[in-house]
Amino acid sequence: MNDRKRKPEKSRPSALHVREGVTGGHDGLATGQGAAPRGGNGASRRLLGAGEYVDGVLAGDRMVLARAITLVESNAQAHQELAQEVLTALLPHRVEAVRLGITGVPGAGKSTLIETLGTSLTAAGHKVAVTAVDPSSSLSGGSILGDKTRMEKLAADPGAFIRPSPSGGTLGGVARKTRETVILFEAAGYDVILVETVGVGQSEIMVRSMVDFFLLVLISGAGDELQGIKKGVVEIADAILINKADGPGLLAARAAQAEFERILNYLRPATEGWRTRSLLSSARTGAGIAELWQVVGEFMTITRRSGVHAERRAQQERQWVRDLVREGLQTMFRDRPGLAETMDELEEEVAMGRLPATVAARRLLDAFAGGGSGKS
Ligand SMILES: Nc1nc2c(ncn2[C@@H]2O[C@H](COP(=O)(O)OP(=O)(O)OP(=O)(O)O)[C@@H](O)[C@H]2O)c(=O)[nH]1
Ligand SMILES: [Mg+2]
Repeated sequence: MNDRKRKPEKSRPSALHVREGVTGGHDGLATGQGAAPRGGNGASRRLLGAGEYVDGVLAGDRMVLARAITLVESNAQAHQELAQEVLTALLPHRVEAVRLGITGVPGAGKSTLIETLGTSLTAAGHKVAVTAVDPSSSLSGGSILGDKTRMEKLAADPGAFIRPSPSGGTLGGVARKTRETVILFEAAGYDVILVETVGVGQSEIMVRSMVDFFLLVLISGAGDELQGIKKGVVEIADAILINKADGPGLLAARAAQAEFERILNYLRPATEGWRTRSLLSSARTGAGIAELWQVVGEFMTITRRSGVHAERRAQQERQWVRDLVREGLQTMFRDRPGLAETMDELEEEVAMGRLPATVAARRLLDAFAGGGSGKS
């Protein structure tokens, strides 16, 4: 392992650090079902062999890393088979990374925080990889990391690698791609993985299920500090960071932090053996960022020692298998010729009150298990 090159390739062009609004087709891959690699751009655009992906990622070659991520993001059958081969080969070579999930209300300062925290970590010798889970990407094809301006320094930092949210179709698709991207990051030697998501909906549960430490970023507001966020999100966080504790916002931020300290006494901690903290920061000035990282370090030490960390990782892997099987079954069900139509018909019968739902479901499942379409 010692001969592994961990250093980022400083000599390489860094124009690919940030990709915005990725919808496929970049890096020579189209992402549609059954899509083939596009020609036309010469050797640099061809699909690499599995060995080339593996060697390039292990060498920390950021160009190959970007292309490997594009490969795992592809929905094409042939690409997915190649991706699985690459991932299997890389799995034993991952560095031990800290995976940090960051959620929070829109505009709370998550990206600014990642910029400030990320640059301080690379300055301390860490290799930092950033990605995002954008729940809206399946609709808009856009990305919350498309906005380079919030992470300008980090985007140009040779010790950091930023990859926007995959556009997955379904949230489950995004989850698979993000998890596989994390494997690639770790195989390329990135020891701090940051995953940003907007705190509105299902996506934070998904990010919680793939990280060690989960951070909720909030800003102080008038009155009820829980306004706008669900109690459930507070309960899956390992720390709550009240950001924008600067200038005229400082006093209100302090009051909010005190309020959260109080609230947290009544909530069950997200992680066994860890008391959920409430912290203050200014992502703009950098105040509180070193303290935040110290808390993450404490968390990792405690949970590694107690075995909670290893158990959570193992549990996450098991859950991942279950998720994939469920997703796969749904796809197989949907793709079985005729079955979707039968489902429509039976649903209609149920809606009209002519058939119990359980009977309809049983008929569909029997038809699926028997290899048919349910049509007699
Ligand atoms: N005063 C102050 N402003 C901040 C701070 N952090 C971020 N901002 C500002 O808040 C705005 C939103 O910051 P972002 O980092 O884009 O917030 P975000 O949470 O990533 O936003 P979304 O990705 O859109 O959900 C920007 O104008 C930032 O400059 C801070 O600590 N103090
Ligand atoms: Mg953001």
